[in-house]
Amino acid sequence: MSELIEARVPDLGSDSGVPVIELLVKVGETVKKDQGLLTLESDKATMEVPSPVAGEIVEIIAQLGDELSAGDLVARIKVSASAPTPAPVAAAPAPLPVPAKAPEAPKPASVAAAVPAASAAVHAPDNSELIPGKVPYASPAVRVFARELGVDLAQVKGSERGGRISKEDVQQFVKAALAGGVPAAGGGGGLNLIPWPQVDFSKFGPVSSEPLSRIKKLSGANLARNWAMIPHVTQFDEADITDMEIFRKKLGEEHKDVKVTPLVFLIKASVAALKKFPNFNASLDGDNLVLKQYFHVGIAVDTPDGLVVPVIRDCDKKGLIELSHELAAISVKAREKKLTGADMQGGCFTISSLGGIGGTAFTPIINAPEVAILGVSKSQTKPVWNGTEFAPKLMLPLSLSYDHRVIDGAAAARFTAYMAQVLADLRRLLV
Ligand code: CAO
Repeated sequence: MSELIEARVPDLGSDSGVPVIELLVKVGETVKKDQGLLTLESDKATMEVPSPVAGEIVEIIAQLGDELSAGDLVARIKVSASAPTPAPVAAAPAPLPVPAKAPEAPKPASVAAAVPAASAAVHAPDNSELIPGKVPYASPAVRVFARELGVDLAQVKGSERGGRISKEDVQQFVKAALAGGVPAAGGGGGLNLIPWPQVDFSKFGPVSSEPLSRIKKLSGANLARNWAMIPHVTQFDEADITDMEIFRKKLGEEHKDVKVTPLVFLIKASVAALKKFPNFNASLDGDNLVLKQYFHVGIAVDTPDGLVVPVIRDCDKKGLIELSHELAAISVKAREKKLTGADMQGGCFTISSLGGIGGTAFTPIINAPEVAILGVSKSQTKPVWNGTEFAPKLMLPLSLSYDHRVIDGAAAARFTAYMAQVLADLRRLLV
């Protein structure tokens, strides 16, 4: 008969209703004896509830945010065949858990109760100590912040009283990591980057030095983080825009007050694809995907000081001419350095168009927390086989980089194929 062991919260001293801030294991996972199952954090201490036995997690009862007290059931664990089965014990009083502020304090004893289960013998073991001091000392908000940045808190030195880690400590750690000092991401070994090469270039020839612009420094830090933390894949495709170009030129003749470029058609086609594939209009929030019901598109604009990404709002509600006016206005504002923070917030998806300059394809970096970005290169007339002959077609190259944690390759291929369909036949925008 398989043995199911219940892991319960040991005595928490004077504390009760202590929130769960982190689940450390999943159902089906094999755990060692004393391995942390979840993290509790009170005002005074951060502590892990350890597994009383080695075995397989069958059920996790406690959820993130639950407020637990001594004796509460945390999980059920099937004992490994090789592991000795702990003897059932009755509840016993125990000393306070050791707060993370005072890791050298004496270790606590345990509390547990034997509870029968329907199909398996269930024992509550007598060794379910909290593991204080194993958990870095930081508030839940700082933990969430560190998790978002992929920072392993165990590697961060806390500067606050008692070694508590502040948000600023995490920021300092990330800055050092970006400068090549320490690995940013924990867990799987980190980036383990070697330091940036220090070279005296003047040894090899004359040089001059100039500081990076403020925009370059800001966008550089964002680009480096996004490139390092997001598993990027880029999907390439081509759209036949022969008919679209005829229509665009016609529109240009009718609306002499504004330049109608292919970019506004790409904005509309992107919105159509975002509607059809909602996972692209989303952001990761821990283990959740936040799906957006609005369609704000960021446009990468090249300025003498560097790249900025103003956002055009509610692109689903605007026509090609209105979008052309807005595009012209934000480009001017960007180049005159008049964009505000608000102008650059709230984007769902970004388009980076190098089509006015050249190139056949490139691999754009995702603008986090978005999950995809479309790169556009210069259209070219190419011979395309139509089943009987080669016909000249104006082909527009599309390069879609996507976050592979959220989007699968097949979905990305469908997204660009659909965009190409829409651009080839704009009537699809009405469907
Ligand atoms: N293929 C062929 N021609 C294209 C094209 C394409 N994909 N996209 C634009 N063009 C043409 C336009 O029609 C226009 O032609 P005319 O001058 O004959 O009318 C010309 O190229 C210049 O267009 P534009 O660049 O002024 O306008 P746009 O709407 O295409 O782009 C803006 C506006 C602000 C996005 C662009 O000026 C810009 O800054 N692009 C750079 C973005 C960038 O740096 N991305 C890289 C990010 S990663 O480092």
